Amino acid sequence: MENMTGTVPSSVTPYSEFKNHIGEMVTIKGAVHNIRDMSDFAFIIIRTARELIQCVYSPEFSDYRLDEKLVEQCAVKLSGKVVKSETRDGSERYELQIHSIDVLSTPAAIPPVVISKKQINCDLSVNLDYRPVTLRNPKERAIFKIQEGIQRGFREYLSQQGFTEIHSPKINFAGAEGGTNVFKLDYFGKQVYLAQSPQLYKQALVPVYERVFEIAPVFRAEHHDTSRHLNEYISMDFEMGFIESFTDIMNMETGVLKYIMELLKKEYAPEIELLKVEVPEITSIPCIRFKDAKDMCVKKLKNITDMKDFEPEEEAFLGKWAKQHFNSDFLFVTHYLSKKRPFYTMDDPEDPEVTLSFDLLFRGIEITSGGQRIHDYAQQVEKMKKLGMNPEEFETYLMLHKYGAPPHGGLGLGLERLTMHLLGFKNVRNAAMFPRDINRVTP
Ligand code: AMO
Repeated sequence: MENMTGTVPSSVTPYSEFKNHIGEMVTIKGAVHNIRDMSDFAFIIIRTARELIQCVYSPEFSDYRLDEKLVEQCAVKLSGKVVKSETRDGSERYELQIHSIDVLSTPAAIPPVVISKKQINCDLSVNLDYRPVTLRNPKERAIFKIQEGIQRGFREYLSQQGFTEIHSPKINFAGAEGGTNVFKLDYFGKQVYLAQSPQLYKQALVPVYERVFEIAPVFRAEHHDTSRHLNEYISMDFEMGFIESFTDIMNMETGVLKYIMELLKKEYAPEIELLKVEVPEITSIPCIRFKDAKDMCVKKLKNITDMKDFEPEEEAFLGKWAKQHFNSDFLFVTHYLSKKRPFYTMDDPEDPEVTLSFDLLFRGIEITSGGQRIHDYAQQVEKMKKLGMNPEEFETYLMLHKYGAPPHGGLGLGLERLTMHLLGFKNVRNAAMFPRDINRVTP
């Protein structure tokens, strides 16, 4: 065998290069997305990784003879002459006059759902049942290209800010977020839990790296089928040490979001255009205290009974309020009640009934929780006891506090939630590639 050099040979010309090859022969590889037979000629649309390339077949200039063996989803290598054409809106486009087609593979069956239409026209549940196929539809795949951009922006921005990327274990000794939504697992006869978040580990790494982030799946045993909860979702987390105030975390998140939105506009324009996404302009993000937000909701909305947290209806109202008064799609709500926040959250020294914590609402739905953490050992042990927890079960977590930790805090941002609201979906499953919910573990 020859030696490997690290260069993958390619005979293919990317679509972005077509403008430099007008009138010349080029080769592309892709899937047959659609064939439109016009009797004496045919349009064959080839789907490459990011584009649909229109190719024109005519016996006049083709060595290839089109027959019924060429069907949608055939993988092909196609050579043709680059021709400049115009789209209906007058913008430039390039197509290929087909010279030859080499069929690399042929599907065994016709897809159960038509994927070559502008969009998938079936119920969401059918769309999800056939995900490996329906994701081939350009609009479906654009969702997850944009989702890639969001993660990329998160990673790039935080790396530039001196954060270290980590991977915490997903099989854990304790549930980090409490509550009933923890998956229990038999681990060689011992009960363990699937990670609800990387909370305990990202905090442990603050005295090590000072600033850390993680993008990874987390697990929540949600017992109800709702439009905004998944049983497995991607959590984008960061944790930073030596903060002066919990507002440092909110400022960092504002920076991250600004960067993500700019990156999407710059490098994901085809998908933004295809899905007609309204990318939010962020200059700054307004903040309101939980109590003030609650008072406003009580005044403006009827039948508010839960004074400790928000109902979805209240979040939606606050989202509209932020848009109206600050022209902002985002709103930070701060100082949630101590009773409603997890054991690691720091209470406000000026008012221990409330915490130095926040949620971020995006277009009226929570996409982030975060805040300052307790870093003092005695304080953390005391809070655990107050909440009826056994500090001994958290001995390894408490090493953080016992052996010294700087003031720190961080946040968790749900990737599917952010994608869902950016793209205007009503259901979070639209923004999950292979969603897991109470009724679904396949495909
Ligand atoms: P929290 O539990 O609020 O906080 O989760 C943070 C964010 O994760 C998303 N999210 C979900 N997305 C889809 N399906 C679910 N079942 C689901 N549950 C939560 C939301 C939410 O805002 N450790 C803290 C974060 C921190 O303080 O650093 C935590 O996990 O977008």
